[in-house]
Amino acid sequence: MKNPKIAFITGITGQDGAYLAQFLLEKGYSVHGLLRWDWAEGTDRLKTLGIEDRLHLHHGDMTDAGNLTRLIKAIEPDEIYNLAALTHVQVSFETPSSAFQANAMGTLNLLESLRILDMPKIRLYQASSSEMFGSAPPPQNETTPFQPCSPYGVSKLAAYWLVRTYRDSYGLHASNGILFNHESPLRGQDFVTRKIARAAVRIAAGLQDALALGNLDAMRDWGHARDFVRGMWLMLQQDAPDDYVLATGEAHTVRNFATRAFAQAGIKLTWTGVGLNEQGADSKGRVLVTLAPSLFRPKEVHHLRGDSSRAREKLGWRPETTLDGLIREMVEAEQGVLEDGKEPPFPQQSAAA
Ligand code: G4F
Repeated sequence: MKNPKIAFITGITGQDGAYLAQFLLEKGYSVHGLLRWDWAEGTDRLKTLGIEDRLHLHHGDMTDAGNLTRLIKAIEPDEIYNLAALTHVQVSFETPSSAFQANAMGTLNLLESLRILDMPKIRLYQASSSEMFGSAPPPQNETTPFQPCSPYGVSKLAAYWLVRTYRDSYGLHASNGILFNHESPLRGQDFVTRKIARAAVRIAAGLQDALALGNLDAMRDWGHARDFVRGMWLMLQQDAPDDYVLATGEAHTVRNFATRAFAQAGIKLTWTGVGLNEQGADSKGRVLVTLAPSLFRPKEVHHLRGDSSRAREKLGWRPETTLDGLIREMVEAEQGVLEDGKEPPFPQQSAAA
C-alpha cells in the first residue's frame, strides 16, 4: 500500500485546523498538529469532531524557531498548513505585540525553518486574511491594494509578504489563501456570528435577557469554514504556488445577520433608534439587542466582500453553504447544546468582544 501523504497543521485546535484535519483524514492523510502547551481551549474542537485519537499532536509554539525546525525535520511533511495565529481583531488592539509575534514572526520562523532544512518537496499554505484589505473598497481580489486597519491586519500582511518573498527568493512552493470571514458552530464565542447565534438561542429559551453588540453597520462576506478548508487543500494540489481569495461574493451587515439568526431561533427582531441608541426588540416590544460603546473597535473595517474568480477558475473552488444554511447550522448547534445541558465548548478568549 502506498504510504499516506503527511500533513502538518499549525493551529490545529482552532476552528479551521479542526475542519482541515477532518478533511485531510478523510482523504487518507497522516495528520500532525502543533499544540500549544498553554492553550486554554485544549483539544475541544478535535473531540467534538471525533478525530482527536487519529491525530499526531506535538507540543510547540510558533515563536520557538528551534522547536519548529526540529518538528518539521522529524515529521517530514508533504504539506504544511500555517493556521496558528492570534485571530481576534479586537484583541490585537489590546495585545499588538503578541499578535505580531505569533502572526508575523511565527510565520518568519516557519519560513526560515523551511529554508534551513532545505526540504523542497514541502508545500506551504499560509492563512492570510481579508483583514489585510482593511479600508480598500469592495469587491476585493488578489490585485486590490492592501489598507489594513488593525495590528492583526498589519501582522497578517507582513506574513503574506514574507511568504511571497521566500517563494520568489528560494523557490518555495508557498501559497497565500486570502480568506474572507468563515464561520461554523466551532467558532469561538467572541466572534460576532457565534456570539449572536448563542445569544439568540439562549434568549429564546429564557436563559439570557439581552445581547450587547458593537458596530451593526459593518459588512462581512460570511461563508462556512468547511468550504474554506477544501480551498486551502486545493491550493497545495496545484503545480505552481499562487495567492488566492476565497469568499462567497455576498456581504451583509451585522444587523442583518442578527435579524436572520434571531428569526431562526423563533424571534422576529425589529430595529429602532439611531447611533448608539439603536436597539432590536421582539414583537412584544422587549429590547433584546443593545449597543455597547466598548464593543466598537478603535478603527473599523467597514465593508469586506470578496471576488474569488481566480480560485473559482483555477482551483474549481466554490462555496457550497449559503448564509441561511450557515445560520441554521449554527443556531441548531446552540439548541443542541442546550438540550445536552452542557456548557458549550470553545469559550470566549477576550473580555472585550
Ligand atoms: O466576528 P468578528 O470579530 O470578525 P472580524 O473582525 O471580521 O475578523 C474575522 O475575520 C477575518 C477575515 O476577514 C479573520 F482574518 C479574523 O481572524 C477573524 O476570523 O467581527 C465581525 C464584525 C466586525 O466589524 C465587528 O466590529 O462584527 C463587528 N461586531 C459588532 N459587534 C462585533 C461585535 N464583533 C465582535 N467580535 N463582537 C461584537 O460584539
